[in-house]
Amino acid sequence: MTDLEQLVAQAAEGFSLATDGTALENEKARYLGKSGVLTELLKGLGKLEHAERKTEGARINAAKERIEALLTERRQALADAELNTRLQSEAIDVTLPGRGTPTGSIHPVIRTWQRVEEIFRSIGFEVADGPEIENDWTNFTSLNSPENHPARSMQDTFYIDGLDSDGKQLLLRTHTSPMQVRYARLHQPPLKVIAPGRTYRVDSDATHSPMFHQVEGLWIDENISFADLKGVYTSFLKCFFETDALEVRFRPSFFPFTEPSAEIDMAFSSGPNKGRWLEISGAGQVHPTVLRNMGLDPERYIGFAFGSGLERLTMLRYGINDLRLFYEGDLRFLKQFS
Ligand code: 2NM
Repeated sequence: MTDLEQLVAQAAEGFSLATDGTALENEKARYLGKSGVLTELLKGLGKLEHAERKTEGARINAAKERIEALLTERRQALADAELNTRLQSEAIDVTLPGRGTPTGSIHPVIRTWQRVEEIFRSIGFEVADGPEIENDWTNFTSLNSPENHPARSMQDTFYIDGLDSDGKQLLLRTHTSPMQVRYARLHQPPLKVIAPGRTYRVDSDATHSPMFHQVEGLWIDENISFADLKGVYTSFLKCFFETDALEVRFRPSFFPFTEPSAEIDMAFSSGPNKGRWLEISGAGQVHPTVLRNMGLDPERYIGFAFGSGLERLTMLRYGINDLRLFYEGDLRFLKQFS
């Protein structure tokens, strides 16, 4: 029966024409399935005589084995082809330049903010946080700012649509001192606190920005003096500028919220700025009216406060000469601090 040879040839052709797994399995069913050609042939053996059945059976089984081998071979070939296609489509050219992961960096003023917090925390100061939209009493009245003070005018302060509970217009805080008042009204002395944050004034030129950063410090206790303020502020400056080679002096000044008031100057005693006095901060003894507005008895408690600009501290630390660089978002400038 040469038709078995033909059958094998036919299966080989059918398998090779199947170009995917499904087509191949359908093709297989035609020969080896439940009612496939070979299965039917094997079923037919029963009708034959014993001797013929043996030789016929052997022939059919040999053909079946060859077809099974062809099937396995074709399955493998299809799987290999599929894998090759995938490998090619997913190939990565490792010689291409990488895209890289751009990393941001902390803004120099914020670095200063973080350093200032770290230094003052290390000597026992708390850090207070509060609203940037303030009411009239907390921003001005409580701090002893007179009603006719220029800071209260539309020309100097950003007022906001909306009234506070006293019926006065809300505003963007002009300094961080209102946070000191809020903090003092919620805590019992002794108080050691700094209030860093954004502040707002209608002012814009080479040395003024409508938004800038301040840090104010407040120390209230029963028996402290200007010497304590000077000691704390001097050791802060030495930590901040990482040198003991600096001098500090106080000059008389005026602020509504302190009496007496002082400007703090510093001078490096070595390096390129050696001997040049630089204004670095305002300071003073907290005014009795302010202490009362903090809920404290000025006969019992004495307070010392200072206020410094974080931009100014940053410019002196890194030798930056133009305030506007901080707000332009120029990466060539900002990348130098990463
Ligand atoms: C300054 C200068 C002097 C100051 C005063 C207070 C408070 F709330 F205690 F009264 N906080 N900060 C102060 C004193 C701020 O900035 C130039």
